[in-house]
Amino acid sequence: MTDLTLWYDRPATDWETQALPIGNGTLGAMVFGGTGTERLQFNEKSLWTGGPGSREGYDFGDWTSPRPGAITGVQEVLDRDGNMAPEAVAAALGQPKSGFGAYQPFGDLWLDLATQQDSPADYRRELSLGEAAARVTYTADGVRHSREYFAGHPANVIAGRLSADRAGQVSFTLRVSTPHGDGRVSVSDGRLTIRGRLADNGMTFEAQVRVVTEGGSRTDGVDRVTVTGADSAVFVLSAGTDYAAVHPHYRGEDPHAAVTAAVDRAVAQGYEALRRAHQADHRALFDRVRLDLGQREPSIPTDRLLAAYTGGASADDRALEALFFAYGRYLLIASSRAGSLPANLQGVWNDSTAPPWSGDYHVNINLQMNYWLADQTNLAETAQPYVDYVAGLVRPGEITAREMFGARGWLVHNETNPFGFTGVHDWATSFWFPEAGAWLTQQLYDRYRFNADAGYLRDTAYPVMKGAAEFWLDTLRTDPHDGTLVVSPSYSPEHGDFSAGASMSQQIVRDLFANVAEAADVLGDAEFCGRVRDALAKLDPGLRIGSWGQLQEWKADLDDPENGHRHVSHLFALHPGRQIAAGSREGEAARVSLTARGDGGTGWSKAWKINFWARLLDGDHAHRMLSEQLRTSTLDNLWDTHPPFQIDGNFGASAGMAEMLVQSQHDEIHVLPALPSAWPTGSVRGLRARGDVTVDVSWRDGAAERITLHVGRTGPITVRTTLAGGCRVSGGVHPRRSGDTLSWDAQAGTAYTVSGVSP
Ligand code: FUC
Repeated sequence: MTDLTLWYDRPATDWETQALPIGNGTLGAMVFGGTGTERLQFNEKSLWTGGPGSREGYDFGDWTSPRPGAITGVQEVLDRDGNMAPEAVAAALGQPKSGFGAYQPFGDLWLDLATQQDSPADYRRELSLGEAAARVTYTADGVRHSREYFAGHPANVIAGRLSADRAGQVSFTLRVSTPHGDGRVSVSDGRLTIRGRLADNGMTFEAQVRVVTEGGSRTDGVDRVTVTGADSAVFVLSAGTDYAAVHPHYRGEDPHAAVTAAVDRAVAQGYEALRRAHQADHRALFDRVRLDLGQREPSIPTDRLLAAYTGGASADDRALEALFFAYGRYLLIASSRAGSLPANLQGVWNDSTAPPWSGDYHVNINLQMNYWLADQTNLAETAQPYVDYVAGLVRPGEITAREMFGARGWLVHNETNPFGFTGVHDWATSFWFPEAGAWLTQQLYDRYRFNADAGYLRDTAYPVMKGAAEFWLDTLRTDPHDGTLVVSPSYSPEHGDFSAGASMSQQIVRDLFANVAEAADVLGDAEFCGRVRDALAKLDPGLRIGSWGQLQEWKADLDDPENGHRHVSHLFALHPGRQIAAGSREGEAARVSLTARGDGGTGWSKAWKINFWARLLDGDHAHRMLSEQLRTSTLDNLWDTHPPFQIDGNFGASAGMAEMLVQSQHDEIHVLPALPSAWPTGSVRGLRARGDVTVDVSWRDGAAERITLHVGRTGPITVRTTLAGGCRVSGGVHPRRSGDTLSWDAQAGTAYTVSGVSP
């Protein structure tokens, strides 16, 4: 086993590929570990240009003037001709983006170190995933220098401590900078303040840093604080904006009071107490899951571990995989905690005023992928920002539904921001994706399936799901050719022509309707349940098998076996949906399609393919995709790269590894469904299965040895395992056996152990 640390033997010089991320959901920082000048580039998740008050004007993406008959016009062409070029549809239904904005860097914290040395000895820079702390240590002029940084969620600060192994050796100047011209820096009594308003939208931002020393002296400059000859020194930083997640203005309180209070409380608490509170908070989440793939502590730095990785049989390869799995969980904890926005395309980390894709919320795969691992890998709390965010799209999405479609309910298209952008833009191959709202609710329902909390279903998830379903009840069109209900216009991300009833569109709506009907049953909303079931019966399921045995991407058999596009959207029903099961006819067709698409793609695309292959119960192919991702789409700091850096692939890969070990989408707990031959012996503790069950399993020579199920809810349970034939279940349980499954009535609060019969 390893202690799950990323480490390097030199400072980072590049933000994207080398610096190391810390974060508390709201605040993030990238640590460089310099020995002359140290840099912590930092972020606050709500600092965005665009939205209400933006210079360009903001329209939520809604049509700025009515277009009566525009959608019907496109539908009629599609009814008649079967297809339409994306450019033609964008000309009819799109409009240029205005005031969409972009996620902004907040600033940089610099430490100009007095012990400048060209070649310090015994340098080490590390990120401990278990402790959620970044550290830098080296020796210069015979003095061992140490620095430690963490981003604490309880205190909402980024804290750092500089120390040395000899008294009086800590000397540095701390300064801050911001890329925003209107940000002013002031200093008083060891407190630096950056405060300003974004030129684009007037959003107020403020960060404060306080510097506290032990021994030595501290001097305030005009825009910096200098520490000389201290034994150690601590800084704490907090930051905020006047953003509020409230439609339609998205503004709240001035951040000054909250930032001041956070910084002052943290200073009063003291570094050690802050650190203890942070570690306890982090470990309560991170330590729930432990994966052992037979790795051992690597003796080489993480960048060399990655470079040497082949996906073969070495313990170092296992170490990298186990580290990568844990890193996805670490990154989610660091970029998504209650009370803030969800993790965006870069989590919470961004150093550019014009980040790729605005650092936004793309919702035709990316935001969804960010949260696949949340429940599965026992981090349900981290999905709270996602739940809040999706619920916050309902009001602006209702306006878009009404104004654009004359429909009830709500929707969001292909990408969105923190200001309720639920309308369209005019990039032909991605502007139109009204299914995104329905897809976003899938995870809301899945959260219920995992945790079985009926109060959450009733009060939080169901109203949002119902609104999404109302939109589709009002807008599905009857296909004149066969009388089925179809989505029209429909577009399979992000290639080909527009048509009616592309497979992904149909599968998403079907998934939504099935989930809403189930939820309505649970909650006793019989009338609505009836309407949804009626529509389900007429809905084209989007599961056609085509001429070369493939699962068709479109209603017409147009698939090109040579097409290697990164989106494999028509496999939605396999994953994250649950309409296709491995071994079924559609499952086989999905395998044919996936094989044809190949093992290439961008970072997130490879990550999705890990999940697809796991759902097809092909552990070796899932593992091959994992190794493709590690070899070709992973940076030295183990960030996923599209390219450029995009965090979805990190999250998707960790989710995929969990799918290889435990699946539960089909109302049974399938243990080790897709164990690859590269992982012959190992164990995992703490993965979650739907039905409020936590699963531990150990395996040897490719077969389960012992399974423990911690059951949170009384009721029937079914487990699929190769152990089923000859095994014992603890607690005097005599399970019903059928093939590879065991079923019994489980009691809440009980741990059941399934183990092979001892000879
Ligand atoms: C989707 C993908 C792109 C990229 C973007 C952020 O549109 O098709 O590859 O990941 O999101």
